[in-house]
Amino acid sequence: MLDDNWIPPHSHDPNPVPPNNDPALMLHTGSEIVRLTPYELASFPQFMLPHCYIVSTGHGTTGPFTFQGVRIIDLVTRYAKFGWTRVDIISGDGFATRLLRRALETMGDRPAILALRINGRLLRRDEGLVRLIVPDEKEDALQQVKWVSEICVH
Ligand SMILES: Nc1nc2c(c(=O)[nH]1)N[C@H]1C(S)=C(S)[C@@H](COP(=O)(O)O)O[C@H]1N2
Ligand SMILES: [Mo]
Repeated sequence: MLDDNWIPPHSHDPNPVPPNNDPALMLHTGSEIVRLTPYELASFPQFMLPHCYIVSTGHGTTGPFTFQGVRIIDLVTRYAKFGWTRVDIISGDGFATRLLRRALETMGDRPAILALRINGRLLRRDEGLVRLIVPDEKEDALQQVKWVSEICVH
């Protein structure tokens, strides 16, 4: 079991290639497993996140972008009602990050989202669809998990 202070073991060399062709993700709550396609995620309430930058180790800093997608806190509370303390967001290529509940609940108008759109258009698969955006992160995109394939609520 990973602990609260788990830091993703990653070299900062971003993987440019999607690990597979399936953009759907599996949400594990402990009591159920839900498969969510980008199409289904787009039917949930959408949150707009302006003034975002991608600080990419590979391509330098780009932006500002407006990302749009589903708030992690909305997604988790929709399926996991009680007792959770953290959420692991995992890609098919093994890249992952952890978000603590107390952080998710204090992000205000700069929440972590699963982004489906960038500047109004759909994110392409090579851009990470579905891509985690954590606006306040300071780790050069280590929390910008591309190709989210699993969300595990603990
Ligand atoms: N799935 C996955 N997401 C990832 C990575 C990765 O290797 N795999 N690398 C991270 C790092 S360290 C960086 S710098 C950015 C690069 O994003 P870009 O490919 O859009 O430039 O992706 C982040 N997200
Ligand atoms: Mo990075």
